[in-house]
Amino acid sequence: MESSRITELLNIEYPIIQGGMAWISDATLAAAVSEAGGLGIISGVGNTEDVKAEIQKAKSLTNKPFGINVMLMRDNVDEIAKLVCDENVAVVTTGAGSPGKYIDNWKKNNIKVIPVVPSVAIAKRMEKFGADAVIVEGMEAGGHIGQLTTMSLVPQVVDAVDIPVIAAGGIGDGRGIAASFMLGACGVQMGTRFLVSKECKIHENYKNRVLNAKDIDTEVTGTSTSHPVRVLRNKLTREYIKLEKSNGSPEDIEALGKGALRRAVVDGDINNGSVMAGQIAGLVSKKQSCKEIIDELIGELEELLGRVFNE
Ligand code: TUI
Repeated sequence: MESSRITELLNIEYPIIQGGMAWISDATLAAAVSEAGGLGIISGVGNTEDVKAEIQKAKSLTNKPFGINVMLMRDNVDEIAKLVCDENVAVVTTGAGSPGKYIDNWKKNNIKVIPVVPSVAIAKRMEKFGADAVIVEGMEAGGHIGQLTTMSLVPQVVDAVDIPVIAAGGIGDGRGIAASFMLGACGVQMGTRFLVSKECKIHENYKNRVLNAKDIDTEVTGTSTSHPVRVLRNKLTREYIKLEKSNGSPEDIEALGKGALRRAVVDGDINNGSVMAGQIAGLVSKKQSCKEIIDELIGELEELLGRVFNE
């Protein structure tokens, strides 16, 4: 089946990639997903030494491939880009910008490069730059998002590029994976579902907020400063929206977001912190290990496809 394009490219069992979530996706989470047959991704957000330690820890936890997400808006991105070469990481995903200037070097180091893209034009540009695949992320996703939905964007990118397309944004169960395949994707990336996994280290308050979320509970903040971020609604989002509606200065609006993700992830302050999650949070209702999640997803997918998943 088509999904073999991605499982073969990445040397993994199942076409499921775990999102490289800033301050959240660490070695423990990534190794658990890779051990379960998916592709675990470590977030490359943080100081370079800490990211290096996480990569080395993941290597000690699994012999299977894993990746690292390079967040392009960060100050130390040049260092992180070099680190992934030095550490011989198998796969790099990128987010929140164009990785153009790094791709040649990553390819020279035999790293598989998979940028996250929010539009057809950027997907085509990444293909021209030599990307091995693209992750097409719809605005249902949590965190920093583009403008289009997964349903609209995935088939348009599939028609526009020859490299494999991985769908992301709004996918939470086997139905979402099957639907992504119908749109022409050959794999999926999921973040929100893994937030509540046993191996995910986020504060219990954050997990419970995701588990209790309803369909309408997410909000997009930062639209007025061109940094739209999807989060679960709380005191912080109400302040954001008030400031954005009253034409607050971009500096004041951006200041609200400073350190807010860490406040939610580490301190468990789900009122004043940024509780990033996708629209599918309303569907995510139980804590499971990464292996239980992946086995359940593949079981549902096999049922829907009417046959055993076999790449
Ligand atoms: O990157 C993400 N999601 C993220 S990054 C993040 S970290 C953060 N921390 C604090 C505040 C805000 C963010 C949280 N969530 N997803 C991938 C993604 N990439 N979504 C959209 C894009 C994107 C946007 C523009 C990719 C490329 C792009 O290209 C622009 C260009 O000019 O090429």
